[in-house]
Amino acid sequence: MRFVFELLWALLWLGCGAAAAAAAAATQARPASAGPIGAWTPIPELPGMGRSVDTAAVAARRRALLQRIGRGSVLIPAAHERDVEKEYVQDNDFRQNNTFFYFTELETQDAWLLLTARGPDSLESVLFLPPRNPSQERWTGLRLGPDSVAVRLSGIPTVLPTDSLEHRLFAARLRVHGPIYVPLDVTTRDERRVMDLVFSGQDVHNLRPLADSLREVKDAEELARLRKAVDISVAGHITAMQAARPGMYEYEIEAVLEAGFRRNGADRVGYPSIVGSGPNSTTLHYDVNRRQTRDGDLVLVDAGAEWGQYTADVTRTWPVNGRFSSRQKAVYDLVLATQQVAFDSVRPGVTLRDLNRLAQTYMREHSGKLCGDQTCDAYFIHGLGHALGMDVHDVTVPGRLKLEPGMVITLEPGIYLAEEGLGVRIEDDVLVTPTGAEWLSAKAPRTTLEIERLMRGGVGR
Ligand SMILES: [Mn+2]
Repeated sequence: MRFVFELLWALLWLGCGAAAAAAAAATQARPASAGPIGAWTPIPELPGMGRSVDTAAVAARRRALLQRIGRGSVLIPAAHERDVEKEYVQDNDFRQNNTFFYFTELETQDAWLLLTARGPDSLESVLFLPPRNPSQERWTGLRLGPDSVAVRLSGIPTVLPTDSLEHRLFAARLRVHGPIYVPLDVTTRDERRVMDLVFSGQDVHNLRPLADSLREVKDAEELARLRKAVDISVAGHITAMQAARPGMYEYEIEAVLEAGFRRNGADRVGYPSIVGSGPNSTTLHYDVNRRQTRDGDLVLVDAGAEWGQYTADVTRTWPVNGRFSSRQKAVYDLVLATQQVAFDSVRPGVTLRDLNRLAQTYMREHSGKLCGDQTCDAYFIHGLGHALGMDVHDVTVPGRLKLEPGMVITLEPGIYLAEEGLGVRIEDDVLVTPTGAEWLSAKAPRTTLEIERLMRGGVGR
């Protein structure tokens, strides 16, 4: 059964991919009175001290999707609450499914979204919500129910109880010809309704490649969320640099860093924070953070806060004692110059692969004897960057990421000299603009001079 599913999944993915192709200042720790960077005005009727939905933005995304599809139906489930006893929930027991969030911005669980298009200009959106249950809400807090409040806050004109989904879907399938799209991924493989459809013999396609391709270019609302996540992350990095002293344990630095995130309104970390000192700076995804730092160590901190479903991804590498040795500075400056060269080439039409090649070439040609017998690019063992959004390694249609204005990518060259216990990575988040690029995370000190000045207690820049 699982094998059959995997096979179907792969076939649907491929089929839909082809269809898609065819269709195709807050740098200083702020005083408490200034309020956190991520502050928002809560909407009391929305679950989880809800943030308001940009109803115009999500409606535009639904229209964009239906325009790609032309004719057909789309069914998207929301995420469910996770089980603290089985799933090792470490932050919150609920985070919305990204595909559902993209088209609704609702943080409500167990919901479904049904879209039907009878042509590019005829779109019907229906939101299905479980009925409210007052005794359960004493445990879970307030929920959004199928009523006029949900209509008003979601901007979706029809909101029905989830038990009417089968009937409504059946009726829609009679009226609307064309395929039915459902997200087929790890989040839906245990979703009975989705699996029933897959095995129903109907014309079922995977929604993910289409939805993912829409997510590549961020709209203004997404950029606002990303900027907040980045600003919060930068504040956390700065707090960590300011607090660092030789002899601190990596987890102490992590604690200061993540306190900086949380204090500024982060929902959670976008991924496990990497605080690697000395030899650990050369382990790319080191995240146990248990070593005691020593005078003379470099500390590599790769960490990003998530805010409003969007995450930043920022890396800074700095000397725990606040002063780069000349050796550390030499390696650092080569990584920095490599990043700058890549940044200077970011513009619409360029691919990540082009940028990667440019960065590798620059590093190779400017290595001198810095990395011994080999040139330093031999120690730059990962890709230059990736898309950034709701996922830290955000969705991209494989192999064809030609940059367009509104895309957000990371630029993160590194050099990892394991024998020396010396690793340097510098990672910034960059918005592609019509004429080039904009640094989003530039407020985090980036040059050795800026870092040393900040760590001495002066201003960062
Ligand atoms: Mn990254």
